[in-house]
Amino acid sequence: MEEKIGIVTRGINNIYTVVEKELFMNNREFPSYMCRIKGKVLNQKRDEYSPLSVGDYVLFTIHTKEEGLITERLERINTFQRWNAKRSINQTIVANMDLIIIVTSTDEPPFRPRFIDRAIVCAGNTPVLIVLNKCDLPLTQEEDERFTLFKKLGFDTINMSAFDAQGIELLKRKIEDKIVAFVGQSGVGKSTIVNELLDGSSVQQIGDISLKFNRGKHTTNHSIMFKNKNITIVDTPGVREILIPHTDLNLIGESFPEFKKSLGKCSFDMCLHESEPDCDIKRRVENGEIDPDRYESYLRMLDSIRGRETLYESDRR
Ligand SMILES: Nc1nc2c(ncn2[C@@H]2O[C@H](COP(=O)(O)OP(=O)(O)OP(=O)(O)O)[C@@H](O)[C@H]2O)c(=O)[nH]1
Ligand SMILES: [Mg+2]
Ligand SMILES: [Zn+2]
Repeated sequence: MEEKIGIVTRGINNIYTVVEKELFMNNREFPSYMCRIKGKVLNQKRDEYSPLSVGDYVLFTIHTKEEGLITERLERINTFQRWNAKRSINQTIVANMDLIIIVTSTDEPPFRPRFIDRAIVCAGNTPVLIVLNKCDLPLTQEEDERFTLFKKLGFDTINMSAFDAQGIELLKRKIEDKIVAFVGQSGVGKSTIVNELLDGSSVQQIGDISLKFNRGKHTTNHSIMFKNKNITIVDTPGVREILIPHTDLNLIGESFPEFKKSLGKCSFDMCLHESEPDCDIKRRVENGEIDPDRYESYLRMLDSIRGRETLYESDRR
């Protein structure tokens, strides 16, 4: 049977919605297939919460007008991963994105810069855009400075309101012809923005789910990919907390652009910039070059990884 390349647009209870990549990418009519994973092939990826995520490229075979079978997961270009504390395992929220859009709000829920710091780490090497939504609500000067810092550090940022067409237009221009995912705390306005970007009703439905179920005040409960012409968006469920994935402690600093200048300047080769003597990062925090709150955020990430025991590690014993 002929294997085709597909994209996973949704996954619930081990049933994945898959569309043909060729049709999807070329803006043609794309039927969706409900697919299971063939045999145990993919189940061997045990170091992760689930073998497939939205955005994954797969090989699959088509069996009926609505059903298919996934035979292989193709290599991932990048992932947005978080630590699933309940299951003690890394969970890939989306894979192969051109851009991760980290959404925060000025208020309701309150502005939380350290959430952004962690989400940047979760995005790994995926490019990120940081959106401050609900700018119709006030922000304190201190909060405003902490947000502006991201821009100074070289991140792309937007201040906007989902209810203001100007911000939506700006955002639209940044995501055209890309596959992007919206991530962020619950209630910051991800689905509201996604609805605006997709122009509501003209959206081609994927699977049996229409945008209606993922919109407005209804809390999103699973990731799903939507497409309308040259806008392709994954809306993800909001989380109360985001924990960085389990990873080598030395890799975390790589998500802090302000650390780059110190490369090779600490006296320890594998310096984690905590209490090691003659540390260039600590020196730069003390002389005000590195923001103390970003540094504190970094230290907390190191601590959060320590003391974790992953399921797959304890399995091996
Ligand atoms: N004041 C204000 N409220 C907004 C704005 N954008 C969205 N909201 C409101 O914020 C609430 C939550 O919006 P959602 O879009 O459901 O938030 P979400 O991020 O998708 O939430 P989850 O699906 O739980 O992750 C809704 O009542 C929206 O109307 C904004 O720019 N300003
Ligand atoms: Mg939502
Ligand atoms: Zn150091």
